[in-house]
Amino acid sequence: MMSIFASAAVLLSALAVMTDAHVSFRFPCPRRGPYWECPQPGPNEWNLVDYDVRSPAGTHGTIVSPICKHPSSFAGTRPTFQAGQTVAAQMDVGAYHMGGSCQWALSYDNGANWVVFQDYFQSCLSNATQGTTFTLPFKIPADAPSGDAIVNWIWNNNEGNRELYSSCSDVVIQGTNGGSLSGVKPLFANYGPNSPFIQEKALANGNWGKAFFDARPPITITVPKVSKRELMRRLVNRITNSD
Ligand SMILES: *[C@@H]1O[C@H](CO)[C@@H](O)[C@H](O)[C@H]1NC(C)=O
Ligand SMILES: [Cu+2]
Repeated sequence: MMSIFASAAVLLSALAVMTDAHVSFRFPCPRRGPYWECPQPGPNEWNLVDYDVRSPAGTHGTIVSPICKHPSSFAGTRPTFQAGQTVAAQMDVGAYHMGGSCQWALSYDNGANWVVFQDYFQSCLSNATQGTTFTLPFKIPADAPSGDAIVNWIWNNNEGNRELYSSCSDVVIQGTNGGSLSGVKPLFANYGPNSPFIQEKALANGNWGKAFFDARPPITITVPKVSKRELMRRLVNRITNSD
């Protein structure tokens, strides 16, 4: 039988895990995050606020939540980024696990298809400081089509539990009206028992997952051209803030 001290220790370590916040976007806003400057829940949506928005989407053992963690944002204005723009994204850093490998992907169909547009292998976030925001820029591809899109920041950590993070932000891209974007599909390693496994850096003997990243299959997505009338409607919606 467990002593009362042992059970208290188990309880305390469970609490430590629960409150061990990790990393998410803060700017641009992550879906359903608890940040005051971000889109706020509607009157019946307070139960949907994710106070654990920085926690991983899964570990190698278990898928905890879908990629992006949430199917949508609260209603509100999306930030607009230009194709080719470098965005000084701000990450909200709890435990940063000595950094790791990051991928940034775009989707124009609410997450059905993703195109990776930036990688930062091995030392992404490795200079972060716990309890601060950390600037981790991403550059929207110069040939990105216009439209409502999701930026997905995907991270495999160097140290600790074998985790996958996926922080998603709903944005508007102003680029080419109608076009395609090519790249590779993201690697979702350490995301459930059937996913590729990336070992902790200290134990990996230099094998940081390069072969998995190199094997990501190519993908081209196509975003249809939008009529002048529809562009006008969207502009009016944005101005009247009902989008
Ligand atoms: C981390 O900071 C050190 C010291 O400023 C610097 O030399 C190093 O290049 C930085 N590493 C990364 C990955 O930014
Ligand atoms: Cu963590």
